[in-house]
Amino acid sequence: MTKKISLTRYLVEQQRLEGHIPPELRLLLEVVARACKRISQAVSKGALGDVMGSAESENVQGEMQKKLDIIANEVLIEANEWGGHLAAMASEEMEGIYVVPNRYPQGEYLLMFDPLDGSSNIDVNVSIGTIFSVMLKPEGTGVSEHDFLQPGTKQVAAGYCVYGPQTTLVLTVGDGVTVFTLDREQGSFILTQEDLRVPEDTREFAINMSNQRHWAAPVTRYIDECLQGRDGPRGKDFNMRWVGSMVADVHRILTRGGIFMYPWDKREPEKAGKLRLLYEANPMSWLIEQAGGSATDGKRRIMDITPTKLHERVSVFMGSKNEVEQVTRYHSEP
Ligand code: AFP
Repeated sequence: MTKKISLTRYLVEQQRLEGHIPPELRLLLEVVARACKRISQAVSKGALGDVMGSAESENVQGEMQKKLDIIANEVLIEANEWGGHLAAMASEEMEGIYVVPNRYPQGEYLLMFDPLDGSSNIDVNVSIGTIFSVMLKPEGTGVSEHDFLQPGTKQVAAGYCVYGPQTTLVLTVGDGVTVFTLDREQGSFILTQEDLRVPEDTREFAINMSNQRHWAAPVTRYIDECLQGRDGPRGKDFNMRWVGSMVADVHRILTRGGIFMYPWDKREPEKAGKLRLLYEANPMSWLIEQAGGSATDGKRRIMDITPTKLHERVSVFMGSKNEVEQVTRYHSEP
């Protein structure tokens, strides 16, 4: 029988590899994983728990919050505030940063998360997830919102947990992408895949086609060419998938390739896009890059963008390298 390697053991071994991950980061990641297990339990209760439906409140983005959005946010905060590894947290569901209260020791890390990505899929029993990103607090006393405004290249760990037919934790600490599957009987995450790779080429795209009339010309051109299939300029037929939960769409792409797009569009021209740089685009970009794919906003590498505000939005193209390069190239052509 092959030996099962738990997330705990994997992280301890990573810590032992010289200079790889410090003990504080290891402990922090274990706490995040523990919180994800609790969220997974809450998700799986469905109608049997008081977790479905709307909370009748709006988040900072002006979106209606689901009960699970609030539960997942609280679980992540409660699990992480006392450990001594963090200085502060920022969440898609909270207006400002959450500074670790004085009664607990303050650590040197900053944690950013989308506690429940794809929340409109909760009530219809479709995969949803938690996305997280970890950075170091810049040197200096105290902690402020400004400390979070670092480019994605400064991440020291990033990952997501997808709550679907299986609960799967996908993680990078800058040395490839590793996948852990929750063993529900044992209650622990078990390593199930190392060094995940995104194929460079793909015949599958993910975009919300109902927004087609609002897209910018380069996106329209790219999708038109895909839709022309083998008779068109691309010379091959494309398939389309759109789950509506970024975690699930990106998980599919990390598993079998593809390109995920949520571009700027004319519906709200003043916004750079729908997705958030700190909680969604940065962690997913790092995972995709670590797996050999690429991620841009149509013009720049996403991870090179220095945010100017906490809830900054961004246009997103990520996945199989050659497709992302193609649509990015269209953005620079007249
Ligand atoms: P919700 O969390 O509000 O369901 O939004 C999910 C999301 O941020 C991302 O996970 C999806 O890829 C994208 O929005 C779906 O957006 P559309 O509903 O506009 O297709």
